[in-house]
Amino acid sequence: MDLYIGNKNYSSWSLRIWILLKHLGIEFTEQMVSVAGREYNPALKPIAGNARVPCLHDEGFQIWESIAIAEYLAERHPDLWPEDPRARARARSISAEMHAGFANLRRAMPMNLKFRLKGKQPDPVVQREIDRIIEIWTEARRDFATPEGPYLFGPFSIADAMYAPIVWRFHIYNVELPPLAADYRDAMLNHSAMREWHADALDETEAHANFDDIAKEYGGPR
Ligand SMILES: N[C@@H](CCC(=O)N[C@@H](CS)C(=O)NCC(=O)O)C(=O)O
Repeated sequence: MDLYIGNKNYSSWSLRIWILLKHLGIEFTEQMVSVAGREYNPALKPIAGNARVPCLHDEGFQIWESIAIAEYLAERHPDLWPEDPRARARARSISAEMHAGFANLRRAMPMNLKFRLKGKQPDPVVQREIDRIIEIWTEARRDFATPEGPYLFGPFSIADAMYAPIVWRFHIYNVELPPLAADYRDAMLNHSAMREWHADALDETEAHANFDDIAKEYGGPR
């Protein structure tokens, strides 16, 4: 399989699928393209129907949109979703909520793994989305945690992959979290695939002002 991804420093959607493949230990070839937060990039059209990354090629067949790629992988690896039907339903609800939502937070706090910023009080709309994510993580850990792992539903699942870039955003922009959510963030930051992606991102040299200029707004480096 070939996975087309964007720059590791910036491409939050790419991270989701890359860590799922790493978690599964699947052999894949990584194909990196340059992304700059464009709404539409015609240069990507030959590699992805939606002209975006990530896009998985399985023997040349394209699967795009991160949640659809995750589902494609889950067909062969059902344990990417929790086993219990209610836990599985909840994992799907919150994954869909992530895929479709949190646009204000994603715009206000773009993923940029080279930053560790002082942070600031978010705007009310962004704060509302942060609060909702804290609620999602807290309820999942409270109601569905199992001894098999420190992740939202115990073992690592698609839901964790979907929220992985939010973990980075909270870390980068110094967002304060209550204890259960903070424990989950720390468990994710320690995941070997998250660390590997981060190390690769730090080695990248490509920079985009539209993502980098935001540092000033958040009080600069901490
Ligand atoms: N809904 C899509 C979003 C994918 C997306 O927005 N990808 C960005 C990179 S993170 C992209 O390809 N942008 C094109 C560009 O900036 O050139 C998904 O879930 O895969």
